[in-house]
Amino acid sequence: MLLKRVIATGVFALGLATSVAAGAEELKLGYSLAPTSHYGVGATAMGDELSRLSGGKWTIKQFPANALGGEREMVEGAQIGTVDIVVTSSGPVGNFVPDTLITDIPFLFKDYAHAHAVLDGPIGQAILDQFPKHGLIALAWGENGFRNLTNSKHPVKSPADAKGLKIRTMENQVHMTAFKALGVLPTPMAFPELFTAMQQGTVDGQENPIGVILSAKFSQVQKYLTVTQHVYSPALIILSPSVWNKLSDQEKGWFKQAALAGAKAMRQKAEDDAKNGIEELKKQGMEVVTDVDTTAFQEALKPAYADYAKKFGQDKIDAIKSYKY
Ligand code: EAX
Repeated sequence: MLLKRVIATGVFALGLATSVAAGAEELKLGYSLAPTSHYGVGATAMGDELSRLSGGKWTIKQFPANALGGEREMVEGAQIGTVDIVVTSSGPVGNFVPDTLITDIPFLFKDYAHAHAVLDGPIGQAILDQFPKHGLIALAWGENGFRNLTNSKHPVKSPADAKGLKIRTMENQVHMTAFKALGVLPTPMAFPELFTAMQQGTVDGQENPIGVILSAKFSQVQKYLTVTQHVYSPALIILSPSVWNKLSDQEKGWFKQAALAGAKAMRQKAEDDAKNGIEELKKQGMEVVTDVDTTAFQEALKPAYADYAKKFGQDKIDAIKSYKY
């Protein structure tokens, strides 16, 4: 009995020694969309670059389509070390790292170039630097894209049309404050529950970038799309400290460089989808409103802006809005 155990332990130790000698480690990377989405494209680019830089020491195995849970659950997984890497929207991240919430303010960023300049500059870096004290490592800002409203009831051009609709929001207090101000009934819900909630009529609509609407096949359950572009939705590439803390400085550099390659590919795909995806959604039967009364939406959001100024400081918001790029 004892002998058997010694032998078994010996074999186990040998197995372990062999794999350590080979040096290869497969990391688990989770995200909420299909492999063909901007997250999948970004994850692949990151994995390729990480393998290349590390000479095959690290490879990335992807778990798409919420296979490791919703975004909040995956971030929790990264904190405790059950998930190695997460590509997530900023949606639930503010519940872990409150400094990210300022980026979720509606109509804060004018366009993609503005968002990239702020997030890749000192303001964005200062936010990434907050992650370690909350038990997470943020390797890079990725991209989800400008969000647009869909619903199953009627075309929406102005806030008056949106009033009374039951809209799923992300589990994000900044977004919820905005939707309350617009007079919709915000229903925070994890993304994996959303398709069924729309199919069953638990909510009338949702809002997401074009790439997400395409990837998650929302045209099957939503008739009306309004290109509101009401908020820029950043993504983050998050690493578990359980991985990070074992790395040498050189290896940490590889992970960051690989994440930046992933972020670049993710942004490219998100922007291509935003440009080309509307036609595809029309083909799939969606009725699309593009002449949106943006000023009316911004007017209706005034109470929310007052709230954000109190919460974040108007100076900090203005520093982002007036950032030179
Ligand atoms: O990250 O929850 C959301 O609406 C997100 O935008 C989606 O999961 C993609």
